[in-house]
Amino acid sequence: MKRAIALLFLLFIFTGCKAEQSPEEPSLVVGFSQSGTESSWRKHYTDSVINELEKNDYQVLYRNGFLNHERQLQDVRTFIAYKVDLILITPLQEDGWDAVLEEARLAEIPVITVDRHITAKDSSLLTSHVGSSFKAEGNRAGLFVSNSFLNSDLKEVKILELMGSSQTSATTLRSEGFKETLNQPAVLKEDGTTDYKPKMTVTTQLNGNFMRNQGKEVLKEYIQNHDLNEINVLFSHSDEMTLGALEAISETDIRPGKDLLIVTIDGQQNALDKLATGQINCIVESKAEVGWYVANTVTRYFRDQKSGRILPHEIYVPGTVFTQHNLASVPSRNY
Ligand code: GYE
Repeated sequence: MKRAIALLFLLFIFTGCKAEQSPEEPSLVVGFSQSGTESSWRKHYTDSVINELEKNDYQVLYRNGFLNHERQLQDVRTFIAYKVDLILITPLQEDGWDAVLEEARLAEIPVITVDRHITAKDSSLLTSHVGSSFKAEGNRAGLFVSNSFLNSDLKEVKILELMGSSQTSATTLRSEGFKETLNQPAVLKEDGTTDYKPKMTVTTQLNGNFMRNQGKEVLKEYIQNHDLNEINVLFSHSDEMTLGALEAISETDIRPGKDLLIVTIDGQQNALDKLATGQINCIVESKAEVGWYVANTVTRYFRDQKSGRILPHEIYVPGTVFTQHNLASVPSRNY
């Protein structure tokens, strides 16, 4: 009874919650701890998860960590204190979660990470992960860049990598995946010849924390101290940072998309618009419309729990690649 009153109280104070509970069959309660709201991608991600869970009759307790790790730990502890049935976490950072995960285990509350990963000392502290393959996203970006310079006149292709926030799997895996395919040798053709492929070098890595203003600032600073004409490719880990970088580039005479190849990750509508006007050459999609995948996993968990089955360790959300060639078939989006 005490728990029911506490939950009802919480449903009023947490944002994004419905307070309708059927008296016969109370809804299961899912706590969702989000890392922050640094991009329109993430706002849409959050809405998509909450809406789909609610559509499937879960009660959602939502907390925004506002890009603060300590605050996010506190949010999860609040969920544990109120004995929710399951916890979803998009961690701001990969490390520093062991103690709170132990507390969740002691309280017998399963934890599923969504979008970014947690590195736990004991992997059994996590029930599953739902998200895009960041490594594959990096691979796709690297392949696009590599293929764009086949048989070019250049001896070396110089790349500026605009990285997302440090200590997250989204940044480390995208970077790793990019370098993997970038440096693959050109394939042997049927006639026994191979295309010429210049040397590909990431000459500069800047950190824009997945944010538009920081993407703009770091690039502006770079332009003040270096010659951007020497760079052939801008590979950015997110659309928001790319849009910021494009603002900085607009103050130079460099034509983005022509003098400088621009490759970005996410697929927000404002980036698709720039792809259409030729200022961006390639968008590797990372889906923000993930509610269905997350709600489906949560439902599988509760269903499988009864039959003793366990969820896979990783549940991948698919993504694709948008270029000028397939742009016409890309449906528009509201984020
Ligand atoms: O690409 C970026 C966001 O974690 C995959 O975070 C996510 C990234 C996404 O802010 O735009």
